[in-house]
Amino acid sequence: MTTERSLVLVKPDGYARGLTGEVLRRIEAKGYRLAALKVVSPTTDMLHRHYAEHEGKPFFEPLVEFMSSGPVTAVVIEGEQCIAGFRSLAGATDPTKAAPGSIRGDLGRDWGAKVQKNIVHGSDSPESAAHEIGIWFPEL
Ligand code: IDP
Ligand code: MG
Repeated sequence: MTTERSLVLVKPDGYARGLTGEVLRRIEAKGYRLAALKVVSPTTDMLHRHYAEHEGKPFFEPLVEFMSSGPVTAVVIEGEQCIAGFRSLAGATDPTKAAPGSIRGDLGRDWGAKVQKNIVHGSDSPESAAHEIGIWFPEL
């Protein structure tokens, strides 16, 4: 059995606020390995592929615009059950509701925008992880 991998993004809000190191610290402290890491300015095409499941939703265009607003740190993390484990570290999508102790609960808040700026992305299934790693790390 191969070790599970997940695609983590430190979104433009987290990058701009200087929280990349704090996110990476929490991933490493949890025990997951950093298998690949880079700072990327994503294209609209990459973001449309990454967020294809949300096309047509009211927050889709604001989401693509937000994710294009600055650099993103893309990371492949590795470790048994790291997909569910990182989702737990990240906390709920809405940072107002995310539990204290989670990345979004500790570091995020509502800024009154059309899209929730919630610091991180994490893959939600092995299929999504494979798809997303292909978008952000085509060289892997
Ligand atoms: P996730 O990032 O927790 O997996 P998804 O449902 O996949 O959440 O949504 C992708 C991203 O779109 C979220 O992280 C958040 O930035 C934004 N988003 C999701 N739902 C809403 C919403 O109802 N209002 C505003 N923004 C949202
Ligand atoms: Mg998602």
